[in-house]
Amino acid sequence: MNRKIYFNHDGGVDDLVSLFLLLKMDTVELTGVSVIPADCYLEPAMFASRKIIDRFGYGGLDVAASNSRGKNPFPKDWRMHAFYVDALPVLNESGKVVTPVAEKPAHLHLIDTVLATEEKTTLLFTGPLTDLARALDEAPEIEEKIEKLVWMGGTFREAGNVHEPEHDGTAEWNVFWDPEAAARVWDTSIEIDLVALESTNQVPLTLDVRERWAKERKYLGVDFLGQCYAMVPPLVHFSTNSTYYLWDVLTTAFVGNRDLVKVQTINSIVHADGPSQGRTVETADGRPVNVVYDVNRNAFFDYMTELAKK
Ligand code: AGV
Ligand code: CA
Repeated sequence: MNRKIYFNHDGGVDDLVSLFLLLKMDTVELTGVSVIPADCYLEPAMFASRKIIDRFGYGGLDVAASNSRGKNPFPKDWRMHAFYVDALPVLNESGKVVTPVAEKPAHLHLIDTVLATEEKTTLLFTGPLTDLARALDEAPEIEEKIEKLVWMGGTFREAGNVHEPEHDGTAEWNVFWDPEAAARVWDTSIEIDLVALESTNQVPLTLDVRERWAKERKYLGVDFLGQCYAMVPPLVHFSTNSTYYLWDVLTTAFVGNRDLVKVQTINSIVHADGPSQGRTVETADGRPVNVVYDVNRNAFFDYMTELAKK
């Protein structure tokens, strides 16, 4: 029996590639998809998601739009990426969009989907946790129908990836966008598997990976990977704040194949406000999260590239 997955993402290149890969996995079944306008603009991210499902997925899915708002907005340059993916010819060849927009906003769509699914649902979040926090406030009874949460977010190192005025740089962006939402989710008994910032250090976008996808572009799905990762800066000489890692794709691959990574449990808290807002810190009396600390890089890239050929 396939595991049931509900996917909430925020329209970045790696969020949209994650949706594509989920649709290719034969061990999981997507029960719902929703989009939150954090690291994206909502309209192109909604269109791109619906078109990816049309082109590479299966029927029966709709896509819900979030009406959540964050505390700290993402940089505009990054939010633009969804426009580029949405415009790719491979997603526009048919000239129509079939997968519908869900009637309800994302957090209510999540509640309905989880309650309507007989088995427990695994939640995959590759953006901020706002829609989950709101769903839990609205319908606390969903908690017992959640198998676990797999999230890309947080860091347990000193240096995060938020470089903004009035902040001390210790946070990861998905927590920083809505620190209170993360704190709300920490305050539950939901099991959390975490791909933190440092979990992805072994999977930067590099030129050899791009060359591999270029060589195998005769496969439509591999060409799609290459087109998507042509839009964002690779790691060449040294890592900057704009260097792209396969953050969300590693998180998604982890859902499909746990053997790609090693995991350790860390007790932690979330800073909800102040100059360290969004920081996740290891503390003995914090709540447990299962953090990825080692990745088999070659096996990971093989796995995602092979999925794309299906
Ligand atoms: O912090 C990583 C998260 C992931 O969910 N996002 C991008 C991934 O989708 C924010 C982010 C950090 N650095 C970025 C980001 C960059 N250089 N470009 C775009 N987004
Ligand atoms: Ca993301």
